Amino acid sequence: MKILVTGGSGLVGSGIKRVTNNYSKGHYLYEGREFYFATSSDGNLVNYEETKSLFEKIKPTHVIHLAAKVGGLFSNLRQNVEFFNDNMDINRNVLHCCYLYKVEKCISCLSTCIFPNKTTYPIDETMIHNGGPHESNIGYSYAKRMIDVINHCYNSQYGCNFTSIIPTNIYGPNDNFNIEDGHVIPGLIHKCYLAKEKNEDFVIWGSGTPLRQFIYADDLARLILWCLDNYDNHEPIILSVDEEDEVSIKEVALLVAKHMNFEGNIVFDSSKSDGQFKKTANNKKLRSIYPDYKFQSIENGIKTTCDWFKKNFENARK
Ligand code: NAP
Ligand code: GFB
Repeated sequence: MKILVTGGSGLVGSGIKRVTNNYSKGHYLYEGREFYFATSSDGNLVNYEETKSLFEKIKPTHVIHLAAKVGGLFSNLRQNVEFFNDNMDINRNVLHCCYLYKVEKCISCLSTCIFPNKTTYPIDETMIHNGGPHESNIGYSYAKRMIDVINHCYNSQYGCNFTSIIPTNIYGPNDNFNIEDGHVIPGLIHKCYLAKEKNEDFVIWGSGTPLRQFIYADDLARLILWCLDNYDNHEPIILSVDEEDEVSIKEVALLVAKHMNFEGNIVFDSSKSDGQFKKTANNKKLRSIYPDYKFQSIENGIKTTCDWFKKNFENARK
Protein backbone atom coordinates (compact mmCIF):
# COMPACT_ATOMS: atom_id res chain seq x y z
CA MET A 1 0.00 0.00 0.00
CA LYS A 2 1.51 3.32 -1.08
CA ILE A 3 -0.31 6.20 0.55
CA LEU A 4 -0.02 9.75 -0.76
CA VAL A 5 -0.99 12.30 1.89
CA THR A 6 -1.65 15.65 0.22
CA GLY A 7 -1.27 18.57 2.64
CA GLY A 8 1.28 16.45 4.50
CA SER A 9 2.96 19.46 6.15
CA GLY A 10 -0.22 20.85 7.70
CA LEU A 11 -1.94 20.41 11.05
CA VAL A 12 -3.63 17.11 10.17
CA GLY A 13 -0.73 15.85 8.03
CA SER A 14 1.65 16.29 10.94
CA GLY A 15 -0.85 14.43 13.16
CA ILE A 16 -0.70 11.51 10.73
CA LYS A 17 3.11 11.71 10.80
CA ARG A 18 3.15 11.46 14.60
CA VAL A 19 0.69 8.58 14.63
CA THR A 20 2.38 6.63 11.82
CA ASN A 21 5.73 6.97 13.59
CA ASN A 22 4.14 5.05 16.39
CA TYR A 23 2.76 2.56 13.92
CA SER A 24 6.18 1.85 12.48
CA LYS A 25 7.44 1.17 16.00
CA GLY A 26 4.92 -1.67 16.08
CA HIS A 27 2.23 -0.21 18.30
CA TYR A 28 -0.38 -0.49 15.58
CA LEU A 29 -1.00 -2.74 12.61
CA TYR A 30 0.38 -0.33 10.02
CA GLU A 31 3.88 -1.70 9.52
CA GLY A 32 5.00 -2.03 5.94
CA ARG A 33 2.77 0.76 4.65
CA GLU A 34 4.57 3.42 2.72
CA PHE A 35 3.46 7.00 3.36
CA TYR A 36 4.44 9.92 1.14
CA PHE A 37 3.68 13.28 2.76
CA ALA A 38 3.40 15.89 -0.01
CA THR A 39 3.66 19.64 0.50
CA SER A 40 3.11 22.53 -1.89
CA SER A 41 6.80 22.36 -2.82
CA ASP A 42 6.13 18.89 -4.31
CA GLY A 43 3.62 20.52 -6.65
CA ASN A 44 1.01 23.24 -6.61
CA LEU A 45 -2.25 21.26 -6.68
CA VAL A 46 -4.16 24.26 -8.03
CA ASN A 47 -2.26 23.49 -11.25
CA TYR A 48 -3.42 20.38 -13.12
CA GLU A 49 -0.04 19.56 -14.76
CA GLU A 50 1.79 19.82 -11.42
CA THR A 51 -0.83 17.61 -9.79
CA LYS A 52 -0.47 15.02 -12.54
CA SER A 53 3.35 15.08 -12.20
CA LEU A 54 3.03 14.36 -8.48
CA PHE A 55 0.80 11.34 -9.17
CA GLU A 56 3.13 10.19 -11.97
CA LYS A 57 6.09 10.39 -9.56
CA ILE A 58 4.44 8.71 -6.55
CA LYS A 59 1.96 6.35 -8.25
CA PRO A 60 -0.07 5.98 -5.05
CA THR A 61 -2.45 3.10 -4.42
CA HIS A 62 -4.27 5.16 -1.77
CA VAL A 63 -4.68 8.89 -1.22
CA ILE A 64 -5.49 10.83 1.94
CA HIS A 65 -6.41 14.20 0.47
CA LEU A 66 -5.89 16.97 3.04
CA ALA A 67 -4.41 19.80 0.96
CA ALA A 68 -6.62 22.85 0.92
CA LYS A 69 -6.63 26.57 1.36
CA VAL A 70 -7.55 26.61 5.05
CA GLY A 71 -8.20 29.43 7.50
CA GLY A 72 -10.21 30.62 10.45
CA LEU A 73 -13.34 32.75 10.43
CA PHE A 74 -11.55 36.06 9.82
CA SER A 75 -9.45 34.75 6.95
CA ASN A 76 -12.58 33.34 5.29
CA LEU A 77 -14.43 36.65 5.73
CA ARG A 78 -11.65 38.45 3.85
CA GLN A 79 -11.00 35.95 1.04
CA ASN A 80 -14.11 34.03 0.02
CA VAL A 81 -13.14 34.22 -3.67
CA GLU A 82 -9.72 32.63 -3.13
CA PHE A 83 -11.16 29.99 -0.78
CA PHE A 84 -13.64 28.98 -3.47
CA ASN A 85 -11.29 29.07 -6.47
CA ASP A 86 -8.24 27.39 -4.91
CA ASN A 87 -10.21 24.64 -3.25
CA MET A 88 -12.32 23.91 -6.34
CA ASP A 89 -9.15 23.61 -8.44
CA ILE A 90 -7.24 21.51 -5.89
CA ASN A 91 -10.14 19.09 -5.41
CA ARG A 92 -10.96 18.67 -9.10
CA ASN A 93 -7.29 18.08 -9.94
CA VAL A 94 -6.58 15.63 -7.13
CA LEU A 95 -9.74 13.58 -7.60
CA HIS A 96 -9.37 13.41 -11.39
CA CYS A 97 -5.78 12.21 -10.97
CA CYS A 98 -6.99 9.59 -8.46
CA TYR A 99 -9.25 8.33 -11.25
CA LEU A 100 -6.53 8.49 -13.96
CA TYR A 101 -3.96 6.71 -11.79
CA LYS A 102 -6.46 4.05 -10.67
CA VAL A 103 -6.12 4.90 -6.98
CA GLU A 104 -7.87 2.15 -5.00
CA LYS A 105 -9.22 4.51 -2.38
CA CYS A 106 -9.22 8.25 -1.76
CA ILE A 107 -10.34 9.89 1.48
CA SER A 108 -10.94 13.64 1.23
CA CYS A 109 -11.62 16.11 3.98
CA LEU A 110 -14.79 18.18 4.33
CA SER A 111 -15.69 20.22 7.46
CA THR A 112 -18.73 20.74 9.68
CA CYS A 113 -18.80 24.41 8.64
CA ILE A 114 -20.15 23.36 5.23
CA PHE A 115 -23.56 22.34 6.62
CA PRO A 116 -26.61 24.59 6.15
CA ASN A 117 -26.70 27.65 8.36
CA LYS A 118 -30.44 27.34 8.94
CA THR A 119 -30.87 23.81 10.15
CA THR A 120 -31.98 21.59 12.98
CA TYR A 121 -29.42 20.21 15.44
CA PRO A 122 -27.58 17.97 15.71
CA ILE A 123 -26.33 17.92 12.13
CA ASP A 124 -25.78 14.54 10.45
CA GLU A 125 -24.23 13.29 7.22
CA THR A 126 -27.51 13.37 5.27
CA MET A 127 -27.93 17.16 5.63
CA ILE A 128 -24.95 18.59 3.70
CA HIS A 129 -26.87 19.93 0.71
CA ASN A 130 -30.09 20.97 2.49
CA GLY A 131 -29.55 24.75 2.36
CA GLY A 132 -26.94 27.49 2.10
CA PRO A 133 -23.92 27.49 4.44
CA HIS A 134 -23.06 30.37 6.81
CA GLU A 135 -22.29 33.47 4.72
CA SER A 136 -18.90 34.03 6.44
CA ASN A 137 -17.27 31.05 4.69
CA ILE A 138 -19.49 30.53 1.68
CA GLY A 139 -16.56 30.13 -0.77
CA TYR A 140 -14.78 27.43 1.25
CA SER A 141 -18.02 25.64 2.11
CA TYR A 142 -19.38 25.34 -1.41
CA ALA A 143 -15.98 24.20 -2.73
CA LYS A 144 -15.86 21.54 0.02
CA ARG A 145 -19.45 20.44 -0.68
CA MET A 146 -18.41 19.82 -4.27
CA ILE A 147 -16.02 17.09 -3.08
CA ASP A 148 -19.10 15.12 -2.09
CA VAL A 149 -20.63 15.77 -5.54
CA ILE A 150 -17.39 14.76 -7.32
CA ASN A 151 -17.14 11.59 -5.21
CA HIS A 152 -20.67 10.59 -6.17
CA CYS A 153 -20.04 11.26 -9.88
CA TYR A 154 -16.79 9.24 -10.06
CA ASN A 155 -18.36 6.47 -8.04
CA SER A 156 -21.48 6.13 -10.17
CA GLN A 157 -19.77 6.60 -13.55
CA TYR A 158 -16.43 4.83 -12.97
CA GLY A 159 -16.94 2.85 -9.75
CA CYS A 160 -14.19 4.82 -7.96
CA ASN A 161 -13.80 4.22 -4.23
CA PHE A 162 -13.73 7.92 -3.25
CA THR A 163 -15.08 8.92 0.13
CA SER A 164 -14.93 11.87 2.52
CA ILE A 165 -14.69 12.57 6.20
CA ILE A 166 -16.28 15.52 8.00
CA PRO A 167 -14.19 16.72 10.94
CA THR A 168 -15.20 19.48 13.33
CA ASN A 169 -12.73 22.27 14.20
CA ILE A 170 -9.27 20.70 14.54
CA TYR A 171 -6.33 21.81 16.71
CA GLY A 172 -2.94 20.61 17.92
CA PRO A 173 0.82 20.99 17.41
CA ASN A 174 1.94 22.39 14.04
CA ASP A 175 -1.28 24.36 13.57
CA ASN A 176 -1.23 27.73 11.86
CA PHE A 177 -0.73 30.15 14.79
CA ASN A 178 -1.10 33.27 12.62
CA ILE A 179 -3.40 35.59 14.56
CA GLU A 180 -5.17 37.13 11.56
CA ASP A 181 -5.57 33.98 9.44
CA GLY A 182 -5.63 31.02 11.83
CA HIS A 183 -8.40 29.28 13.74
CA VAL A 184 -9.51 30.20 17.22
CA ILE A 185 -7.35 27.87 19.39
CA PRO A 186 -3.98 28.64 17.76
CA GLY A 187 -4.97 32.33 17.51
CA LEU A 188 -5.82 32.49 21.20
CA ILE A 189 -2.64 30.65 22.23
CA HIS A 190 -0.49 33.08 20.24
CA LYS A 191 -2.38 36.14 21.55
CA CYS A 192 -2.13 34.89 25.13
CA TYR A 193 1.62 34.27 24.72
CA LEU A 194 2.11 37.88 23.53
CA ALA A 195 -0.24 39.34 26.18
CA LYS A 196 1.80 37.60 28.87
CA GLU A 197 5.10 38.77 27.43
CA LYS A 198 3.96 42.38 27.06
CA ASN A 199 1.90 42.48 30.26
CA GLU A 200 -1.23 43.36 28.26
CA ASP A 201 -4.89 42.24 28.25
CA PHE A 202 -5.71 38.89 26.61
CA VAL A 203 -8.31 39.88 24.00
CA ILE A 204 -10.90 37.35 22.85
CA TRP A 205 -12.66 38.30 19.61
CA GLY A 206 -16.46 38.25 19.58
CA SER A 207 -18.75 37.55 22.54
CA GLY A 208 -17.23 34.23 23.59
CA THR A 209 -20.70 32.59 23.48
CA PRO A 210 -20.47 30.60 20.20
CA LEU A 211 -20.19 26.84 20.61
CA ARG A 212 -17.75 24.49 18.90
CA GLN A 213 -16.72 20.83 18.96
CA PHE A 214 -12.94 20.49 18.73
CA ILE A 215 -11.03 17.38 17.69
CA TYR A 216 -7.34 16.96 18.54
CA ALA A 217 -5.23 16.41 15.40
CA ASP A 218 -3.83 13.05 16.57
CA ASP A 219 -7.35 11.70 17.21
CA LEU A 220 -8.36 12.75 13.73
CA ALA A 221 -5.19 11.17 12.32
CA ARG A 222 -5.99 7.84 14.00
CA LEU A 223 -9.57 7.95 12.77
CA ILE A 224 -8.48 8.72 9.21
CA LEU A 225 -6.17 5.69 9.27
CA TRP A 226 -9.03 3.66 10.69
CA CYS A 227 -11.25 4.83 7.80
CA LEU A 228 -8.58 3.72 5.35
CA ASP A 229 -9.12 0.14 6.56
CA ASN A 230 -12.68 0.15 7.79
CA TYR A 231 -14.82 2.68 5.98
CA ASP A 232 -15.72 1.82 2.38
CA ASN A 233 -18.66 3.94 1.35
CA HIS A 234 -18.71 7.00 -0.89
CA GLU A 235 -21.13 8.70 1.53
CA PRO A 236 -19.29 10.95 4.01
CA ILE A 237 -18.75 10.19 7.70
CA ILE A 238 -18.61 12.78 10.51
CA LEU A 239 -15.47 12.40 12.67
CA SER A 240 -16.35 14.33 15.78
CA VAL A 241 -16.21 14.24 19.54
CA ASP A 242 -19.55 13.60 21.24
CA GLU A 243 -22.23 16.31 21.38
CA GLU A 244 -21.75 16.77 25.13
CA ASP A 245 -18.12 17.72 24.51
CA GLU A 246 -19.14 20.91 22.73
CA VAL A 247 -17.62 23.97 24.46
CA SER A 248 -18.01 27.74 24.26
CA ILE A 249 -15.26 30.01 22.94
CA LYS A 250 -15.09 31.53 26.44
CA GLU A 251 -14.38 28.08 27.98
CA VAL A 252 -11.63 27.55 25.40
CA ALA A 253 -10.11 30.97 26.18
CA LEU A 254 -10.07 30.17 29.91
CA LEU A 255 -8.31 26.86 29.26
CA VAL A 256 -5.74 28.63 27.09
CA ALA A 257 -5.15 31.24 29.81
CA LYS A 258 -4.76 28.46 32.42
CA HIS A 259 -2.22 26.47 30.42
CA MET A 260 -0.29 29.56 29.32
CA ASN A 261 -0.14 30.53 33.03
CA PHE A 262 -1.70 33.88 32.19
CA GLU A 263 -2.85 35.85 35.21
CA GLY A 264 -3.78 39.20 33.62
CA ASN A 265 -7.13 40.56 32.37
CA ILE A 266 -9.23 38.62 29.87
CA VAL A 267 -11.47 40.89 27.75
CA PHE A 268 -13.98 40.29 24.97
CA ASP A 269 -13.98 42.49 21.85
CA SER A 270 -17.61 42.28 20.76
CA SER A 271 -16.96 44.55 17.78
CA LYS A 272 -15.49 41.42 16.11
CA SER A 273 -17.62 38.79 14.43
CA ASP A 274 -18.90 35.71 16.26
CA GLY A 275 -19.34 33.81 12.99
CA GLN A 276 -21.74 30.87 13.05
CA PHE A 277 -23.24 30.42 16.53
CA LYS A 278 -22.93 26.64 16.48
CA LYS A 279 -22.64 23.65 14.14
CA THR A 280 -23.28 20.81 16.58
CA ALA A 281 -22.59 17.54 14.81
CA ASN A 282 -23.80 14.07 15.64
CA ASN A 283 -21.21 11.27 15.56
CA LYS A 284 -23.77 8.43 15.66
CA LYS A 285 -22.54 6.93 12.39
CA LEU A 286 -18.95 6.77 13.68
CA ARG A 287 -20.07 5.43 17.06
CA SER A 288 -22.19 2.75 15.34
CA ILE A 289 -19.09 1.25 13.72
CA TYR A 290 -16.37 2.33 16.17
CA PRO A 291 -18.24 2.59 19.50
CA ASP A 292 -15.34 2.70 21.92
CA TYR A 293 -12.97 5.27 20.38
CA LYS A 294 -11.73 7.44 23.24
CA PHE A 295 -11.03 11.06 22.31
CA GLN A 296 -8.40 13.25 23.92
CA SER A 297 -10.06 15.67 26.36
CA ILE A 298 -10.08 19.33 25.34
CA GLU A 299 -8.20 20.18 28.54
CA ASN A 300 -5.31 17.79 27.78
CA GLY A 301 -5.29 18.71 24.10
CA ILE A 302 -5.06 22.43 24.83
CA LYS A 303 -2.36 21.84 27.46
CA THR A 304 -0.26 19.81 24.98
CA THR A 305 -0.76 22.43 22.27
CA CYS A 306 0.16 25.32 24.61
CA ASP A 307 3.30 23.45 25.73
CA TRP A 308 4.21 22.72 22.10
CA PHE A 309 3.78 26.39 21.14
CA LYS A 310 5.91 27.64 24.04
CA LYS A 311 8.65 25.18 23.15
CA ASN A 312 8.51 25.82 19.40
CA PHE A 313 7.73 29.54 19.40
CA GLU A 314 10.59 30.48 17.06
CA ASN A 315 9.73 27.97 14.35
CA ALA A 316 5.96 27.70 14.70
CA ARG A 317 3.83 28.75 11.71
CA LYS A 318 2.74 32.24 12.60
P1 NAP B 1 -3.17 23.36 7.11
O1 NAP B 1 -2.49 23.13 8.40
O2 NAP B 1 -3.47 24.77 6.70
O3 NAP B 1 -2.31 22.68 5.96
C1 NAP B 1 -2.68 22.81 4.64
C2 NAP B 1 -1.85 21.86 3.83
O4 NAP B 1 -2.26 21.95 2.46
C3 NAP B 1 -0.36 22.15 3.86
O5 NAP B 1 0.36 20.95 3.83
C4 NAP B 1 -0.14 22.93 2.56
O6 NAP B 1 1.17 22.78 2.05
C5 NAP B 1 -1.13 22.22 1.66
N1 NAP B 1 -1.54 23.05 0.53
C6 NAP B 1 -2.26 24.20 0.58
N2 NAP B 1 -2.42 24.70 -0.66
C7 NAP B 1 -1.77 23.84 -1.50
C8 NAP B 1 -1.57 23.83 -2.89
N3 NAP B 1 -2.07 24.78 -3.69
N4 NAP B 1 -0.85 22.82 -3.43
C9 NAP B 1 -0.35 21.84 -2.63
N5 NAP B 1 -0.51 21.79 -1.30
C10 NAP B 1 -1.22 22.79 -0.75
O7 NAP B 1 -4.54 22.59 7.02
P2 NAP B 1 -5.14 21.49 8.02
O8 NAP B 1 -5.76 22.25 9.14
O9 NAP B 1 -4.15 20.41 8.27
O10 NAP B 1 -6.36 20.94 7.16
C11 NAP B 1 -6.34 19.64 6.57
C12 NAP B 1 -7.69 19.37 5.96
O11 NAP B 1 -8.69 19.41 6.99
C13 NAP B 1 -8.13 20.40 4.93
O12 NAP B 1 -8.74 19.75 3.85
C14 NAP B 1 -9.11 21.28 5.68
O13 NAP B 1 -10.03 21.88 4.79
C15 NAP B 1 -9.75 20.28 6.60
N6 NAP B 1 -10.33 20.83 7.84
C16 NAP B 1 -9.58 21.61 8.67
C17 NAP B 1 -10.14 22.09 9.85
C18 NAP B 1 -9.34 22.89 10.85
O14 NAP B 1 -9.92 23.33 11.87
N7 NAP B 1 -8.04 23.11 10.65
C19 NAP B 1 -11.48 21.76 10.18
C20 NAP B 1 -12.20 20.95 9.30
C21 NAP B 1 -11.62 20.50 8.14
P3 NAP B 1 2.36 23.82 2.45
O15 NAP B 1 2.66 23.58 3.90
O16 NAP B 1 3.50 23.45 1.58
O17 NAP B 1 1.81 25.19 2.20
O1 GFB C 1 -11.77 28.67 14.51
P1 GFB C 1 -12.57 29.79 14.05
O2 GFB C 1 -11.85 30.95 13.42
O3 GFB C 1 -13.59 29.38 12.97
O4 GFB C 1 -13.40 30.30 15.35
P2 GFB C 1 -15.11 28.92 12.85
C1 GFB C 1 -14.13 31.46 15.30
C2 GFB C 1 -14.84 31.73 16.62
O5 GFB C 1 -13.89 32.02 17.64
C3 GFB C 1 -15.72 32.96 16.47
C4 GFB C 1 -14.01 33.40 18.03
O6 GFB C 1 -16.81 32.89 17.37
C5 GFB C 1 -14.74 34.07 16.87
O7 GFB C 1 -15.42 35.25 17.29
N1 GFB C 1 -12.66 33.93 18.30
C6 GFB C 1 -12.28 34.53 19.45
C7 GFB C 1 -11.59 33.88 17.49
N2 GFB C 1 -11.00 34.91 19.39
C8 GFB C 1 -10.54 34.50 18.18
C9 GFB C 1 -9.26 34.57 17.55
O8 GFB C 1 -8.29 35.11 18.07
N3 GFB C 1 -9.16 34.01 16.30
C10 GFB C 1 -10.21 33.41 15.68
N4 GFB C 1 -10.01 32.86 14.48
N5 GFB C 1 -11.44 33.35 16.25
C11 GFB C 1 -14.17 28.23 10.57
C12 GFB C 1 -14.54 28.45 9.13
O9 GFB C 1 -15.20 28.73 11.31
O10 GFB C 1 -14.11 26.86 10.88
C13 GFB C 1 -13.60 27.75 8.28
O11 GFB C 1 -14.59 29.84 8.85
C14 GFB C 1 -13.20 26.37 8.76
O12 GFB C 1 -14.13 27.72 6.99
C15 GFB C 1 -13.13 26.19 10.28
O13 GFB C 1 -13.99 25.38 8.25
C16 GFB C 1 -13.14 24.76 10.74
O14 GFB C 1 -15.35 27.65 13.58
O15 GFB C 1 -16.02 30.03 13.16
